[in-house]
Amino acid sequence: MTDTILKVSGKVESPRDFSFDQLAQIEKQFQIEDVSTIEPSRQGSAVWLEGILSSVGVAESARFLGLHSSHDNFHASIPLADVRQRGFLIYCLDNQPLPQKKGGPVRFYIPDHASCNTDEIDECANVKFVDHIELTVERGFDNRPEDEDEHAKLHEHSD
Ligand SMILES: Nc1nc2c(c(=O)[nH]1)N[C@H]1C(S)=C(S)[C@@H](COP(=O)(O)O)O[C@H]1N2
Ligand SMILES: [Mo]
Repeated sequence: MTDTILKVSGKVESPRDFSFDQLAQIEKQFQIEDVSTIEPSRQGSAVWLEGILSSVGVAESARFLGLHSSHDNFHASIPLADVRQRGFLIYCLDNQPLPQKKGGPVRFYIPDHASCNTDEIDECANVKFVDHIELTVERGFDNRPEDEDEHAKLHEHSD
């Protein structure tokens, strides 16, 4: 489990790629062994966003967190300060990489998100299949659905 599953780039001091093993090696203080203790409807193990950010070092100019899924071309860009202390990345289930049907190998999650389309930090920002985290100065590319019609179209394509 040494293949890269998550790339971190942009306004960071040391851009870096993470494998499953490297995510698991992030210090224990940043690991969440059982996410259901925080969010009862979700299973698996996670690492706090802050654990990833502290290992790459956030540049002073960074303001937005870009969450990219090249798997299905889904992208969100959200204000970093609002999620820095509360976001986490679920990457493990039963000691194995998080399966794709659960949004794996890496799935971003904000426990106290707003309903879809009601706020910048909404449920839609819980990006599945995240393979790239990019810190930027300005808001980056974001193609979250903007209304119910767009949500409906999105769900037609997902399984
Ligand atoms: N990669 C990817 N992530 C995604 C989506 C998507 O289509 N692709 N849909 C988003 C939307 S609109 C919502 S509301 C949540 C739904 O998450 P759930 O299926 O785990 O409940 O995932 C978000 N993450
Ligand atoms: Mo959504």
